[in-house]
Amino acid sequence: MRAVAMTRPVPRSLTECELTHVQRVPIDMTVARAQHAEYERTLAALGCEIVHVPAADELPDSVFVEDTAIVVDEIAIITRPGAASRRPETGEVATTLGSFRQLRFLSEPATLDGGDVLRLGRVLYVGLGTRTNDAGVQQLADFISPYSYDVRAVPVDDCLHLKSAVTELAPGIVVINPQWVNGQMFRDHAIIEVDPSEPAAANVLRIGETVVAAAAHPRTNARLSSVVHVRTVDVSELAKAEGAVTCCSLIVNV
Ligand code: CIR
Repeated sequence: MRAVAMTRPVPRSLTECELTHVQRVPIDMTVARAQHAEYERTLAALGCEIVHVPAADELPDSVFVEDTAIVVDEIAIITRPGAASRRPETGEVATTLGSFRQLRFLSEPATLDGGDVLRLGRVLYVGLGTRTNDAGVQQLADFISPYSYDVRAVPVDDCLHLKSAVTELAPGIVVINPQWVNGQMFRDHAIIEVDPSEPAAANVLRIGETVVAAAAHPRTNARLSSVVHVRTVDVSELAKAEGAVTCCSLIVNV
């Protein structure tokens, strides 16, 4: 495969990040940066070319670049993140992403985080929760429908983003936390459930035939290993900022 992984450095202000479902605890910035570097090395080892969006030390959540854009083969859509503090993140992302795709831009009153958008084949499932609203789903559908994608809204109440609850393991197979999303929405897929003791384990990043998964979820990762090759990364410090493995990159097939 040939893919670009766009990433953005861990900002100095990370400790002031948005938090919704986790308690604020101290973050070791040295470890956070080392974990992010290891994450980048893992993506590079899986064949991705790493392209950096310039650092934004004044934007605490800017490392979580996934939320700022939706990338498909035909176009990229720059989001309007649900948290107002995150909206200034999109400018530099658009500048970098504009080298690879024609851009579209969501506009007020739409809000949408990339973490809420799960593409499975020609269907984009979009989580409707604290970050993404109806107008966000509608504007996304307006931009993407001409390219033969179907957009389906999915209620998300108990976790931050849709992709906190479900991601793709391989074509036709998803990993899901059934406590956080209604598995009926994905009944045309084979479903692997997270181990109940690891609720956040459904967020994995598929790169070709491999999935990158957080090392904090060994029981679920063992289940995943029965169907797909799993590479684990330790993202414990980024998890304290409510980040997971998908959110630290934007994958652009080139
Ligand atoms: C936020 O609350 O926006 C950040 N602290 C975490 C964002 C994580 N994004 C993602 O999983 N797509």
